[in-house]
Amino acid sequence: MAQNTPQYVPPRVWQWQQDNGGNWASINRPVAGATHEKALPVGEHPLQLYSMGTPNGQKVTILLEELLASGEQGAEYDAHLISILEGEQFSSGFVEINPNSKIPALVDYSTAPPTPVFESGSILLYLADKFGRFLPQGHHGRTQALNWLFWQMGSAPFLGGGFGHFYSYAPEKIEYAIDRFTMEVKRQLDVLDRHLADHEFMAGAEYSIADMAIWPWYGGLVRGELYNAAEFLDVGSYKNVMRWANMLWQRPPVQRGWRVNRFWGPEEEQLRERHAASDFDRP
Ligand SMILES: N[C@@H](CCC(=O)N[C@@H](CS)C(=O)NCC(=O)O)C(=O)O
Repeated sequence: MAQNTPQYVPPRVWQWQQDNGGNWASINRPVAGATHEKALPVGEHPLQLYSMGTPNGQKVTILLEELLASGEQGAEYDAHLISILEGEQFSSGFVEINPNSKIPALVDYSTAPPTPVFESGSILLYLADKFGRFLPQGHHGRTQALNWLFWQMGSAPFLGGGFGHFYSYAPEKIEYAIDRFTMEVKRQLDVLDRHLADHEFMAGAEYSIADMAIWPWYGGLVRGELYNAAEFLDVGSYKNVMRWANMLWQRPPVQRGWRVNRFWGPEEEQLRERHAASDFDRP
């Protein structure tokens, strides 16, 4: 029988208590829509990204840096910081491009009319298709990459919203919830570990947006960056995930993308906003 299980009897109709969201109480709401009028800033490049350096944001900045490194000048971008801690995802300008009020969101001004894109998986697919890169060309290979891209979109909420929330953020440690989500996250790590035992990258021999989607979450987890949970999850036992995570970290575009819109941690790892390649050189 799980310990520390609070005795709670749900009322007939749930009522919102503004302080019942734990660490994220100040931004959690049971309704959608804008809380304030504010237009989004627009920089000079064709691609305008509105994001924060969380794993969901890093996926997109890693792809953009990879596109630039492979010579795609049209992938130049401005990365504006949307601080979700300050509720900037609820501005009227942000809600207009992403009614779901979550980072990342992108606007492509090189199309007429400009194209808003939200959901990180949709952004990765949009950019891979636009530039014809980081997605295998053949239908078979493309489908393998998309299988894993969509696997990430369905799986990571159990890692972040489930495990991360109850292990790290919730106001009390609830054994039942931590057990349930630890079990699922370890199962997911095992799925990846078995696949990576005989595949160099997620989609096989080719590096693709599937790797870029999965790495910030599961690579970050085994590299000890998320939730201070590496020991708890015994991440060292997922040797193939570790090999793949370290291999991707060797790539300079991955290291650059990882930093964008990061405003915490050691100063040299931060880059609050990115408007030019030279921003990475600034102290
Ligand atoms: N499925 C979405 C998830 C995005 C997401 O959850 N973003 C978080 C930050 S990692 C966020 O913006 N949270 C703010 C909020 O929930 O108000 C995606 O992949 O783009």
